[in-house]
Amino acid sequence: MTSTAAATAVDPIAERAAVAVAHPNIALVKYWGKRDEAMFLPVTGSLSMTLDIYPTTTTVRLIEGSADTVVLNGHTAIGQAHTRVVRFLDMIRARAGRAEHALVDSTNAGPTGAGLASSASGFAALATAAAAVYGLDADARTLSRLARRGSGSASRSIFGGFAVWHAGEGDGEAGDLSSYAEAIEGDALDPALVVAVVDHGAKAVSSREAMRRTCATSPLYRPWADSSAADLDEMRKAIARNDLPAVGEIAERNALGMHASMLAARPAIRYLSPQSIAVLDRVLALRAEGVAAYATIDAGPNVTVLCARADAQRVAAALVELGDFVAPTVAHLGPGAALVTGRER
Ligand code: 2P0
Repeated sequence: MTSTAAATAVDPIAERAAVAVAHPNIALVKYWGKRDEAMFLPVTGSLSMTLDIYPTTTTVRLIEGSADTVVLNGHTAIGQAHTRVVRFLDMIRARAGRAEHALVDSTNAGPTGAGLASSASGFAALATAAAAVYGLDADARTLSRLARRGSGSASRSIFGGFAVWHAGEGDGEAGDLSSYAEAIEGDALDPALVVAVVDHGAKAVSSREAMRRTCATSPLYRPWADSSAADLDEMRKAIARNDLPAVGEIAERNALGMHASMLAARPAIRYLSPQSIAVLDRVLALRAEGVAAYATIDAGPNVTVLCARADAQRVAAALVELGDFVAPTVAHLGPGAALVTGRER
């Protein structure tokens, strides 16, 4: 648009923008599998820790153009990455009864698409900024449900600290209303997560495709999902009683079980690399040395090690000794998604 005052007065929305920041989360009880693909309704509930590293900053600016423009990490997005954002904006616009297109500019401080939850921080930030700029009056629960429709795990990044994403009940609209994340108490646990990045590259099979294939073909999927429901109950109790070894044990078995279910998919999905296994071995050795350290792995080769805050540097140093293929970063509990600017620029 032109920058004249007259033009602004005629079309004030053209100057509106909102900026939001959100952080990734790492699930200690994983989300793996949808019961309703269209609504992003999970088969099981999950529980995560929002981190204080690798934020995503997203600006949504209303524009006069006839299409949305999406810029990710400084590059104009095309294809699937563009379509995912446009579909998300379409959902927000439909709810808000608005039609204006937007320029979305999003930057990840951490690696993108490498199994370090960039889609979680990305859609949590996008939901927060887009809801604001399109005038949706959304509380945190509603934002969580909206973020879920961009990427399931994003529902949890709306909240800081520990969050539980409820599977909810039913499909379609009923499921949509009942499937949201909420914060749970757990700050006293104050754990560290040592993020062992062994590969910055984007993964070969997207987590979306991998979870679809696992659900559809893996004979180990149902047993994992059943055990995960029990893990969630136990995990909540372990966090409530501030029991780090129990939290770690449950997280590690839940993640390894998820990877086992993927390995049994047809064809198999194997995200674990020799470097991932080397980190897993080192974590076992640390435990033998008396350090309460436990591994979790998302849809990628990078391993995240849960431990007490006081042990984080020792754990990180042990991983560095493995060789220069691993670059550990220490994270702690981080904040929920937040608006940086309001609706009006
Ligand atoms: C999680 N992951 O709970 C699990 C564990 C990866 C492994 O959520 O299809 O990007 O967009 O809902 O959220 C990654 O999957 O998948 C994920 P969609 P998402 O964090």
